[in-house]
Order: sequence, then structure tokens, then C-alpha cells
Amino acid sequence: MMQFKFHKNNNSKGFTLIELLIAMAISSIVIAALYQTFDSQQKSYLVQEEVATMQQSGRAAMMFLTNDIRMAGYDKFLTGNFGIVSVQSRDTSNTAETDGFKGLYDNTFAGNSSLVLTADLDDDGALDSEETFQYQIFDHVAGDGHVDLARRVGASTTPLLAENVQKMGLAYAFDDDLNGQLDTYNAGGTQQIIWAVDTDGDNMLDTNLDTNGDGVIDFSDGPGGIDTLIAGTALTTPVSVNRIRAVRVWILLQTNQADSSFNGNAVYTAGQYIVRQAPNRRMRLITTTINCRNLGI
Ligand SMILES: [Ca+2]
Ligand SMILES: [Ca+2]
Ligand SMILES: [Ca+2]
Ligand SMILES: [Ca+2]
Repeated sequence: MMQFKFHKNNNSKGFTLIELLIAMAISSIVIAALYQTFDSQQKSYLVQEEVATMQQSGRAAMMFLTNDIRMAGYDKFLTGNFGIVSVQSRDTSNTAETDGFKGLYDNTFAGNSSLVLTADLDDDGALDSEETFQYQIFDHVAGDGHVDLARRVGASTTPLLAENVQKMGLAYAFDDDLNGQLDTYNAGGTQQIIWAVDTDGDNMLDTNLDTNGDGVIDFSDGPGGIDTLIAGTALTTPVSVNRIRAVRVWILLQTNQADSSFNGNAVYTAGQYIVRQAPNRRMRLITTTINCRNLGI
């Protein structure tokens, strides 16, 4: 039969003060290390969440823009009452205007793209209240300092589409000679599509954004500074909005929260605007080109 012997350890006198202090020191180091790991994981989780939110906003905004621009000018009975109505720039502040839109055109807002279009969605040949779509960026929640993208249907008072859209750039390709082809210009020996904007607010396209004629719209087309407008090349004759056949869209988003540990230094082109990355904010530029299915070509 096995016998268990229990020895009383007479040397056990508990912990000495030194031992206790060492144990406390070690455990506080461990806790600090654990906390740091947790904290940095938490931060990177928050960053990922911010970036995901930003990308989702951008995708949603682009989806609405694409669908609306494709519908622009939908006019089953060929009344001629529908199409792209306005390409004028608008104020980005939260100033209410009498027509229910924010910030009507003013020369000082050049480069802040906006778009108004119509489509006869109910096939009655008449322009009804829910058949006007307007896009522009402005500080939707007055005073929070972040610029948002609005999509206003009719006279809706709840137009917020995507938050923290820092810039929306729009440029337009057109068929002014009505030969069924987008009009082009000579860029270094090759013909390139003209992407034009209205720079003086008369709602006529007047400027090709490719200043240096290399077929690309970017920083090198600006006069050299950040937060400046691309100078562009004047069109021979201004072009009416009813000759527009395609729309090029730039949406520049930024994260909602500043991240003091992050510093980017990128330069973005958004339509006519050259923009420097905001301090401590991650940004994403989404671009696309949309053919206006209901406007010829
Ligand atoms: Ca209608
Ligand atoms: Ca043409
Ligand atoms: Ca003009
Ligand atoms: Ca260029």
C-alpha cells in the first residue's frame, strides 16, 4: 500500500517585501505591455473601420451618381424637356438659397463642381417634382467643418449622400459638331477627348482641363500651387450643356477622425482642383467616366 507523506515545509515564511516588490514590478511591466498591445490593436481597428466607412461612402456616392447620370435626359416622348441642366460651380458653405439648393453659383466658387440633371422617370413627358437631381458638396451639418456630398431629389430637405467628401470634381465630354463622336483635341500628336468645365458660371463649357496638352489631367496642368485651380485651355467656342455626352467624376473622401500618428503628403486632382492631403487624415480618390446613355452617342 502506497503511503503519502506530507512534509511541512518549515522554511515557508511567506514573501519578503523585496520579493513582493519584484513581483509587483514584473506584473506591472506585463500589464503595461498587454495594454500597449491592446491599445495599438484598438487604434488599428479604429483606423480600419474609418477607412472602410470612407470607402463605403465613396462607393455608394459613385453608384448614385452613375445611375443618375445614365438616366439624365431620359425622355420617352422626345419632348426635349430633359437632360443636363446645370454644370455651374457652387458654394460649399451651408448657406440656404431660395431655390432650396445650397449656395447658388458665384464666381468665387469656381472649381466646386455641381451638377443638376433631369429625367422623365414616369414617362408623362412633363418635368415633375421628383425628376430633378442635384449634386453638390457643402458643409451639411452647419459648423462641423467637414464637407459632405449632397444628392437632392426635387426639393428634398434631406439631401445628405456621403459624409466627408472633401472634393467632387466633374468634367464633361461633348459632341458639339453633332457628328456622333466625342470632340477631341491634338495632345502631343494624338487625338484625345476634350474634358471641359464651365469656369465663369455662365453654364457653358469653356475650358479644356488639359493645360499642357499631354492628354492627362493632373498636377502639371495647374499653375503650380496646392489648393489652386487648373488653368486649362480655352475652347474655341463655348459649348452648351445640351451637347454633353459623357461625365468624368472625381470623388475625394477623407476619414472622419483625425489620426495624429498619421501624416500623408499626397497631392490629388479632383476635376479642376489640385488638393493637398489634409493633415492627419487618410484620403481616397475615386474616379470614373460615365456615358450619358440618354443623350446621344
Ligand atoms: Ca415626368
Ligand atoms: Ca463630335
Ligand atoms: Ca462658361
Ligand atoms: Ca495635362
